[in-house]
Amino acid sequence: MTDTNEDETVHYEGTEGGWGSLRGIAEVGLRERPSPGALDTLRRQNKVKGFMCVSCAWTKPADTHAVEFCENGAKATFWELTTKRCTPEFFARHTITELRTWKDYDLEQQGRLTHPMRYDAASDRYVPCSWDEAFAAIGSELKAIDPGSAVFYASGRASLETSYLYALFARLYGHNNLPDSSNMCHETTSVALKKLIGSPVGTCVLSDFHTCDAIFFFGQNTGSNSPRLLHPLQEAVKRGAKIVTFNPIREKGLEVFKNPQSPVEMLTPKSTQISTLYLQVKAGGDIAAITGMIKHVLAAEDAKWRSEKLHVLDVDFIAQHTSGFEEMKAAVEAVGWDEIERESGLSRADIEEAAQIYVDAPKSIAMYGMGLTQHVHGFDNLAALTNLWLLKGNVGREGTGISPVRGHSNVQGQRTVGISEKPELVPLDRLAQQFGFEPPREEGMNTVAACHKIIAGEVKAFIGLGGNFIRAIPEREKMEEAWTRMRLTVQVATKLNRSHLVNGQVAYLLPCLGRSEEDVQGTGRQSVTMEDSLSCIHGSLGRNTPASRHLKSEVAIVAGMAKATLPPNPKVKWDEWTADYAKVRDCIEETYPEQFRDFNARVFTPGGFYRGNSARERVWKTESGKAAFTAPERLRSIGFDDAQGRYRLVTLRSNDQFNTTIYGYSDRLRGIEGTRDVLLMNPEDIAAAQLSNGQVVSLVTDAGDGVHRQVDGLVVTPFLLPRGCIGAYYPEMNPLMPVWYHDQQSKTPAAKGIPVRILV
Ligand SMILES: Nc1nc2c(c(=O)[nH]1)N[C@H]1C(S)=C(S)[C@@H](COP(=O)(O)OP(=O)(O)OC[C@H]3O[C@@H](n4cnc5c(=O)[nH]c(N)nc54)[C@H](O)[C@@H]3O)O[C@H]1N2
Ligand SMILES: Nc1nc2c(c(=O)[nH]1)N[C@H]1C(S)=C(S)[C@@H](COP(=O)(O)OP(=O)(O)OC[C@H]3O[C@@H](n4cnc5c(=O)[nH]c(N)nc54)[C@H](O)[C@@H]3O)O[C@H]1N2
Ligand SMILES: [Mo]
Repeated sequence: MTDTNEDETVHYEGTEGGWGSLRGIAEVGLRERPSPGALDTLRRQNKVKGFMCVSCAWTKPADTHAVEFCENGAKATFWELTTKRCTPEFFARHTITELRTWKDYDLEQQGRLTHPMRYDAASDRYVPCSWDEAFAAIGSELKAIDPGSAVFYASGRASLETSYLYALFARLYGHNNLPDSSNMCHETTSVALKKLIGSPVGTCVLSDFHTCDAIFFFGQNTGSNSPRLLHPLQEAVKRGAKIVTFNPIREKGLEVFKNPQSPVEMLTPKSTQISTLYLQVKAGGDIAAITGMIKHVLAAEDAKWRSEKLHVLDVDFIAQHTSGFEEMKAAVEAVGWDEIERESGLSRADIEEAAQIYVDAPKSIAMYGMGLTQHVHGFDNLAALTNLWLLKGNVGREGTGISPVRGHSNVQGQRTVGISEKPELVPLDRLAQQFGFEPPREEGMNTVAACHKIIAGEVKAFIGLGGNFIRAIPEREKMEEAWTRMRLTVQVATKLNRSHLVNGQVAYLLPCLGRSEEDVQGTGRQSVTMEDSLSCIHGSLGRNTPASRHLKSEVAIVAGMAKATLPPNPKVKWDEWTADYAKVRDCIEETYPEQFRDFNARVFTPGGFYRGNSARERVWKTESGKAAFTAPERLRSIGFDDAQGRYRLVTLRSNDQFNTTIYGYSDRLRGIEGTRDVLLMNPEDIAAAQLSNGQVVSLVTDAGDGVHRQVDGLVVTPFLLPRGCIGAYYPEMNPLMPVWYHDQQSKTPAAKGIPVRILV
């Protein structure tokens, strides 16, 4: 990090947690005017027989705190339990063309959708329709097209029950086109960890956090995005564990934390310093930084062996459990420190300090988020990290592991129960036998492929099970244009968003129950399940009165569409399944007997039930049957060279948003208030580019493909980022992302290192 005058840059005085976080909750509470049951719901949040938070995917412990929610979980609950309603009268007053000029924030502020609606092109409005009419029309449209030209998208919130039925619907209908929000998120993890250690998910369980000696964070903003994880972190720090963070931005939550659950900390200036060492790596510089750490660990091994005839490396583990060690070692040793320093933006001394903490810690956990996955060479980021973790046998041993921090509350679970475009990841033969049909075997579309084919006019129908696809994806301008050429678009949602306003010729907006709401079906009140970041499955029981009596559950909506589309099949019982979700769980257990044994009996296990992970048992389901070291092929995870005036744009989330849902304009933890139209920039870069604080500029993509992509109206704001890296908010920046700019292996859009120039 270069010297900068800290006083010029915006920064936040307080700590993460503490009074600020309570104030944040209260503000959303005032704005949303949540229903009277909302506070009671918060009390039950993330507890056994309670409801599982719709915000992040961090695990829900068995021994819960009095209040087991965070600022953002509370905001998400209030957001769902708002008393505001977006009714047919609202749609009668506004044309779709007019609503397209509204800000995303104002759309969602209209509150919960109340009625199924059909798009009426003649009046350019949504008009109410009956559920039967909607299902019949969707069914007849889907029957009229080639199943291969339909896309069934899922955002990671819908329950295991809904997700399983949704994927089954797609396959019975005839395609594997099941992109998931995970395709923009941790798909890099699913591809890399599967290949390297034979398991597509993290290897840690909660007890590992109680016994580890060090935790290393790479590109994950805990304070904003998974605040409940701060509690085990704070406990780890208090018992002496070291925390090391690699992040271009000094994110508050990983610096200091004040526990809102601790009266002592709330009433005194006390807070816990979280990170022992905080290194502001360049965006895209992690492979270099980790390679430097590996060099240091290898050097420490040599020194220790020479002087004491003892090992730093876990040589037995390497011999017995891994492949490719020598090639990796030779490749790393060939890299010079000057190159490592240049590419990482960190000094050798800093990298060695981090590496020495790793050497000294008997047990280390690696945690990471979008800062590693959303890069053109995101796979290589994870390969480097895995190399480092295998060196000391830090996988498959109590107190150690690799732990990706997942996003949506059931995104990992959706993959577990079959929402995948990759047929080889789904037990198709078992499905074939269970339901008496021949499932499609060809690879389906992921998110990027869906975007390409929508642009090319090859997609005829799009169903969105939640989410806000058009806002979350890259290449917004072209995508919005192409969208209207589709024949059918259907969105299942709780609140109005932009994706509901860019319609196909036939379009339906289908309002569903939220997870906190009571779901009563033929056999009574239903519960649903989801899987957290640590592979634990939890039951969730909604009790609040639904926002409108016209809502249907997501299970009922999926079943309704499927029944109207598919020919009858005695083994496929949409009505029975809708009446009793336990029967869906029986089907899930039949398809995945190892992971979901006794599913119905275990739904409300305190702390969830663990689905198991082979890599944790040191059983490596990889090509070689071993955990794989990889020789690094490159040091930068961005996909372009440096050039005069070209910056690395990192797209950021504030703590006042959940993805495309903007709760408000206060990025409290970064000290940015009242606007999201900012361009965060190192003060020296501001000076070097002859810009001034507060100047309004535009960004243009500098990807060399001849396509003009531009976002205007950004206020230059000094901020402590490494030089050459600039920050601005997601989703506002998505028009700048080329659709082809993604991780090479997993196709995850590279939202953390977009090449841009500043236009004055
Ligand atoms: N409140 C709230 N909670 C959320 C969400 C939300 O929007 N709001 N979204 C949910 C979802 S779907 C997800 S996926 C998760 C996302 O949670 P995170 O994984 O934390 O994702 P981001 O906030 O996008 O970015 C993470 C961090 O990466 C850093 N970073 C950027 N580039 C690099 C790099 O090259 N190297 C390193 N080391 N760091 C880098 C950024 O500075 C940022 O602090 O959160 C979930 N939880
Ligand atoms: N530039 C850039 N782009 C990114 C990212 C980034 O960091 N930078 N992050 C990527 C990531 S990690 C992700 S996960 C995606 C997110 O992409 P999505 O998952 O598609 O988007 P969300 O904003 O989470 O979806 C919000 C909408 O979900 C609906 N919704 C909320 N609750 C429910 C429910 O219970 N049921 C149903 N049916 N609908 C509901 C509401 O209508 C709400 O408007 O964006 C990706 N895009
Ligand atoms: Mo995500």
